Amino acid sequence: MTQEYMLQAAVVTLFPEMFVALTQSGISRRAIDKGLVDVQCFNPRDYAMDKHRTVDDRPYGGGPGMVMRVQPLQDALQAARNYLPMPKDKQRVIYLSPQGRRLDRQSINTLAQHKNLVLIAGRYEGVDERFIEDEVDEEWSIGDYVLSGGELPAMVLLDALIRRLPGAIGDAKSAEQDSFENGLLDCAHYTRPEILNGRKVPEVLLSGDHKRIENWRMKQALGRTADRRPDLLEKIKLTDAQEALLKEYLQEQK
Ligand code: 9D3
Repeated sequence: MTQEYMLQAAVVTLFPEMFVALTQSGISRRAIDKGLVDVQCFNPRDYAMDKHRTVDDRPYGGGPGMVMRVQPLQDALQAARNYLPMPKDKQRVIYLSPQGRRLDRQSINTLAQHKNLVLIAGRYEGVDERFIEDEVDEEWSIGDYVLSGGELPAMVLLDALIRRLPGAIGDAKSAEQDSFENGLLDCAHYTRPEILNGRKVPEVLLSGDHKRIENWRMKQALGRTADRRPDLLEKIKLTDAQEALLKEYLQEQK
C-alpha cells in the first residue's frame, strides 16, 4: 500500500544537521517513522558551484553582515519544489523571518490546511528582497527576539503542525485533549510523591471523583489564564459553565 503523507516539508537550510533534533526525537520522530510526515532538507551549499561553494554575498549599499547568495538559494528552492509531489500551485513557500507575521495558534491551524510546504530558513542578515517577492508566499516570525537563523523557527512551525496530525500523538487521551485545544493555559500537574518538601497534592486530585477533578482542572486553567494571559481570554468565548468556574476562582483568590 502506498502511504499518503499527511504532511511533506521540504526545508531549504544551510544547517540540515539541526533538523535531526526534529526528525530523531519524540513525537515528530514517531510521526515520520509512522509515515505520516516527510521532512527533507535542501542545502544551498550543495548548489553553489564556485570553487569555495560560497553561500553568502555582500549587501548592496555596504554595511556589516552578509546576505544569502541568490543563485544557490534559488537552485535549492527549485530542488525542494521538484521534490514535493503536489503541483506548484498547491505548495506553499514559507520564509521564516523576523519581518514575518507572528505565528500563533490560529495561523498554525490555517497553515495546517497545506500538505506540501517549502520552508526557507535564512542565515546572515537574510535573503535578497526580490527573491522574497518572486518566490515566497508567506513570511512568518515566531516572536520578537533575535535568533541566529530560521532553522529553529522552521522546526517550531513543523513541530506545531506535526503534533496536530491525526495519529501523531501516541496516547489517545493526550491527543483528544490536544485536539480539544481550547485556547486556555493548562492547569497545574502533580505526580508522586503525595507530599513533596512538606507540600501536599491538592486534595481533589486524590478524591477519585472524576467530575470534581475535571471541574477543578478547568477552574485552574481559567484562573491561571486570567492571571497570566488575560489577552488569551479576550480571544475566546467561554461557556456559561466556564464563566461560573472563573468567577469562583476569582472569588476564592482574594
Ligand atoms: C542581528 C541582525 N539583525 C540586524 C538588525 C537582523 C536579523 C537578521 C537575521 C535578526 C535575526 C536574523 C535571524 N533570524 C531569523 O532568521 C528568524 C527569526 C528571529 O530571529 N526571531 C523570531 N523569528 C524568526 S523567524 C526567522
